[in-house]
Amino acid sequence: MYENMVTARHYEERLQEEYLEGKQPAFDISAGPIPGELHLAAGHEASGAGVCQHLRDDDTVTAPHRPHHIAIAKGVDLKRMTAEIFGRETGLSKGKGGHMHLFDPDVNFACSGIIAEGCPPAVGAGLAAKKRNTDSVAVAFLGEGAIDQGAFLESLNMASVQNLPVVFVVEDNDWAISMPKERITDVANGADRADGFGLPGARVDADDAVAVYEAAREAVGRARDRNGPSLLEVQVHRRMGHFMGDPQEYRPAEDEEAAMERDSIERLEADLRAHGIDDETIDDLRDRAHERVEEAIEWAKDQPKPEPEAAYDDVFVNPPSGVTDSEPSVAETGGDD
Ligand SMILES: Cc1ncc(C[n+]2csc(CCOP(=O)(O)OP(=O)(O)O)c2C)c(N)n1
Ligand SMILES: [Mg+2]
Repeated sequence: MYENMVTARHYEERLQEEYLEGKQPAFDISAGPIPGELHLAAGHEASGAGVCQHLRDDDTVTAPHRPHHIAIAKGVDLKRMTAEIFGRETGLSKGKGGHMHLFDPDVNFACSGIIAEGCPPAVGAGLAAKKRNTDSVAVAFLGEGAIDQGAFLESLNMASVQNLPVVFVVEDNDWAISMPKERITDVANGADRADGFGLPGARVDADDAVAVYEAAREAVGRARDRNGPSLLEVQVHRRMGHFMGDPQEYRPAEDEEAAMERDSIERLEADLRAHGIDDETIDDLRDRAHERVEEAIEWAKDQPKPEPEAAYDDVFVNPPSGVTDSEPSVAETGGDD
């Protein structure tokens, strides 16, 4: 877990440097080696690491727009993920998805920029596991800002009535862009919502990877043993703005300071030391994580950019007229197929 968390944190520190290249002095979102938005998950690491520690490659994970720590913990190919973020041809989706739309079928991972969008596909994966009579499970991660989306609530209900092996993990960082949690809901403890759907709920109140690990062991174990879905809410903290370039004028300074103080990585490191893990072992883990990140970033930056002609490949099943000459458009065929 520590290695995953340090990898995720360092990965994002390096992405941040690469992202800012060429974007200043005036913030030009389209400039530089990583164009577009970038949502960093620094402060969320305990959630991805603690939950995914219980998962296998055949288990499905769906993640939201802040996905890097979860993708890393799920074992997504770091080089191809990085190439995707840099918009390169060898990226997971040939550079067309970017950082919010990472998809790695080898480890059954997907994420989306549409909040709560991962819940129905996770229910689908759970239903598939049930029908195929396997013991794989599905986990849908979402932010606390997405908990009133119909997709989430309907998914909770469907998973519950069908008794599906799905775990819903709400990462509560107290903010949905500039909207504080208390303006979103009067239900302070998200685990209470589970009662309304007849499934178990738990909340981990601290940025504590070991506590997340223990709560997730129960939730994932329950799903794997075919005892049905559950809801887990994890308190995390957003150490950065909502996205890179967010001036956070809406955020009280004390809130940001508090987020910086509650560092789950430092906490886990202290736990490891208290359990007799020596400095050398911790340094080795950290060095290995940093090397892996450097390798992935260097590799990605060397990868070719897609040819402009490839812009419409893999985008439309049936391309509109004039986009490519390979297939007739829906309009031309009348949409029969
Ligand atoms: C369906 C939908 N509505 C609105 C948005 C715009 N949007 C992007 S992120 C976000 C807030 C997300 O907050 P939260 O779920 O708490 O995740 P966090 O960013 O805090 O990790 C919103 C409203 C969206 N992406 N999808
Ligand atoms: Mg949030």
